[in-house]
Amino acid sequence: MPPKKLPPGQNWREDLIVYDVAPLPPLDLGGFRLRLHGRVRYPCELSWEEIERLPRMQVRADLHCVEGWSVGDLLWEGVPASAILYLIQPEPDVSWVLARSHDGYSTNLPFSYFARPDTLLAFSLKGVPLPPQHGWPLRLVVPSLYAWKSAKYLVALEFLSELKRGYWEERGYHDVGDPWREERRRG
Ligand SMILES: Nc1nc2c(c(=O)[nH]1)N[C@H]1C(S)=C(S)[C@@H](COP(=O)(O)O)O[C@H]1N2
Ligand SMILES: [Mo]
Repeated sequence: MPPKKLPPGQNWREDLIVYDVAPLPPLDLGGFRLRLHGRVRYPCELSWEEIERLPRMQVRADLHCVEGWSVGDLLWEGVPASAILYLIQPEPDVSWVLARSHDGYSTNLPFSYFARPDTLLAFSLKGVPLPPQHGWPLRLVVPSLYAWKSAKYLVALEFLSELKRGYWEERGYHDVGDPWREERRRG
């Protein structure tokens, strides 16, 4: 195999480092709801049963943390972003997405990156259900952006025509965060 490509300023490591900005309040699948809202034709709240009936796909992707480490070839399984978009029908002026997590974390990303074919709402990592520390039960995975955009414990996606900033973006991190352009912090 040819050597894998690494974005500028990154180094490979074997395994993920767990990052959490806040403790996680208790959560159970019975009470779990994923809220899809904002500028969409069909806003909804999906139960875990409903999520399980959606189309699924596997993605093998590298993960790049803005702190400078990358992990290669992680196998995720989950609901493709395209299936979510089909369900909710975003308005034509949607240009940003704000993801919210059960721990109070949030992050914004451009709609164009959310809509990429390798973006998914993952419920499995390396062939097993997401381990608690990696975002159980559901995690946004956006391989085309730095890992802070891949919100763990995902509970809501808001589709917006204007930028609304998330946790790290409010603290100076880049609104896009493309590792190939080294968009770590806002200029
Ligand atoms: N809910 C939530 N998601 C999060 C974070 C967080 O603190 N809370 N940290 C982000 C950051 S900075 C990174 S590098 C990755 C790390 O993923 P891991 O904890 O599964 O290794 O999760 C991202 N998603
Ligand atoms: Mo990170």
